[in-house]
Amino acid sequence: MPIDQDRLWGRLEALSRITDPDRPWTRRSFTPRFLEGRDWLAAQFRAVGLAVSIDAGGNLIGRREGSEQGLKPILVGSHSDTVPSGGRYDGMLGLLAALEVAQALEEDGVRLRHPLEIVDFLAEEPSEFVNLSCIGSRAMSGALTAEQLAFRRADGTSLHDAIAYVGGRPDAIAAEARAPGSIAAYVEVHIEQGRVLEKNAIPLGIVTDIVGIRRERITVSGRADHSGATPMPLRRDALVGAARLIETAYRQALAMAELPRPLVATFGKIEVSPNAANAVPGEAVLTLEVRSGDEAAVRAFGETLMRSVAPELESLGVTATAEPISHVAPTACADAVRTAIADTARALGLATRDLPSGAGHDGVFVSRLGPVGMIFTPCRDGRSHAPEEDMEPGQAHDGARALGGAVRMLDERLD
Ligand code: HGY
Ligand code: MN
Ligand code: MN
Repeated sequence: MPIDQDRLWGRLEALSRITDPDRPWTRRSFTPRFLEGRDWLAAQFRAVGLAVSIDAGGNLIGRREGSEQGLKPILVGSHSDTVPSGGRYDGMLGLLAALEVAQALEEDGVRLRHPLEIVDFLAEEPSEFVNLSCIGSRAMSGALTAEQLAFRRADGTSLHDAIAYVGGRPDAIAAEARAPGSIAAYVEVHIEQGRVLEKNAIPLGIVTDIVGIRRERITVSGRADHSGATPMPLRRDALVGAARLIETAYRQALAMAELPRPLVATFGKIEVSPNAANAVPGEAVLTLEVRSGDEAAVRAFGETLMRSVAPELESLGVTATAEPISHVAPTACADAVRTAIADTARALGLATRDLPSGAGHDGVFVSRLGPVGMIFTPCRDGRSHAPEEDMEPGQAHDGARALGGAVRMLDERLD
């Protein structure tokens, strides 16, 4: 199967050029820029003979029927949205490697037994809707709740209406969610977003499991005051309270960094009000994100943190409340898919390494529909979610070749 490295790399460069010009590389979900990228992708899907549709949850799907009737589809793909000022490969590599495989199969005159679906999952990255991520794969797997559909972004738009804006049918999401066991397999190629493969000069990673992620919104309440006329002892400074939370969380997570299933905790987003240079902050709203392969540790971290900081917050005269935004359990990748990837790599003469994914992926929701697996490629210095995200054309080529081989093996082996 002739996986064309130059064609794959040319598409990666073309898609990455569809970005907010002032903050490369940015294509935020639910924006006109995102739709520009979607239009480009849909045209590419059509050009290689795929039937293009958008499902109820807003996922873009390119489908080719199989040679045998009644078989479940093999899904491949990833996501075309980015974080703000993100990279050119996170998500895009998986989508365009899948497209390259579909085109190579066509050029080789190979018709798979199973239907093949390339899926651009909507809003894999944390969105403007209360930082909710994996929106399209939640919808496809029946995990998107009515409460989440009612989430609103700053301009008041609901997630329900935003899904309609990108061509989904939000009122049909529940009815059209796919059933458990409805897919033959899902395989995604992704950059590692870590340093293991590059440091060990290994071309392919076979993901063992995808980390569990819990996000909580913590609201610290104090009292807004004049910054000049309010003596220090009288202040109830919400941002100082937030600082204690951030510092304590950092120390507590650092102590768990070397566990067999390491835990990481991040306060990556904070909103302060009134957010003025001459006003004592009255409120700080923080998003706590906790990740680990150990679900109990992920669940307990926030509670432990709030309990341990309570006395300091009381002495500051501030209060804090935490409410869960989302919780996703760690997800094991399926042996059948991992074996197909390993067998393919061996046939290609490419070394592999089993490793867990510290990044979240749509596969955690797609695993509700059938067996999932992921192929990692190295990326420069493990950097991602930053414009410095980088990789070599040959690495992208290795990922696409492994994807193509794994898809063909799964097509032969699965009913
Ligand atoms: O946040 C993540 O782990 C993924 O890159 N969206
Ligand atoms: Mn990402
Ligand atoms: Mn990603």
